[in-house]
Amino acid sequence: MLANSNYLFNEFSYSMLPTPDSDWNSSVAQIFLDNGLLENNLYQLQILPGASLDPISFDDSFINNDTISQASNTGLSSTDLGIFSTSPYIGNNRSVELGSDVDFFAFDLGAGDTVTIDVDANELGSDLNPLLRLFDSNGIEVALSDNDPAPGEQTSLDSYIEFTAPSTDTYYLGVSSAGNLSYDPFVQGSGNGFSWGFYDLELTLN
Ligand SMILES: [Ca+2]
Ligand SMILES: [Ca+2]
Ligand SMILES: [Ca+2]
Ligand SMILES: [Ca+2]
Repeated sequence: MLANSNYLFNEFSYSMLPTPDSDWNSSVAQIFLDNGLLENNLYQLQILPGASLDPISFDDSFINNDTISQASNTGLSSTDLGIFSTSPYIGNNRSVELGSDVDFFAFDLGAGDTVTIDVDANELGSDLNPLLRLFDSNGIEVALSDNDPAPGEQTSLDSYIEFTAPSTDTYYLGVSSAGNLSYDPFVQGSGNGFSWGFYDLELTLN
């Protein structure tokens, strides 16, 4: 196993000796060298009988994106239509509590442009119960979704927004965990939620 890599376990199927001061949740174990594991030390991970061990991929590049000013740019705009999709993680910013992680994504809309934002986590088996907040460039919340299905989907804990811009602006999507719905979009770690895990994000601008 590799440090800072991510492996998917089935629940309660592992133990680790010596026990590091790291964060383990019930389905995804992620090893952080900066959180109790020592470099070049030998650790033993015991996979219990019947357990599955599958590496999963999620995009770990979206970490320091917890405010509007740090937002990851999707590249989408009125002149650059299309789909932006990625698979990040809520709970991988080591500067804040796991449930306080917020991932911000920026895109430009012209007046009348419609964007759809679909986040899937719960239905994919992630422990994350996602929440979406959409802000304008002044940090005013213009849309919110906790549990909303995309057209054709079953209702789950996952989130979906369809938004038509009233004015031309840069808009900022904040992905967080449910409960974390009153954070200040300009201040990292200013709220707290109750879950963490991977998610799939798909932003579509036609
Ligand atoms: Ca994150
Ligand atoms: Ca983040
Ligand atoms: Ca969905
Ligand atoms: Ca939700």
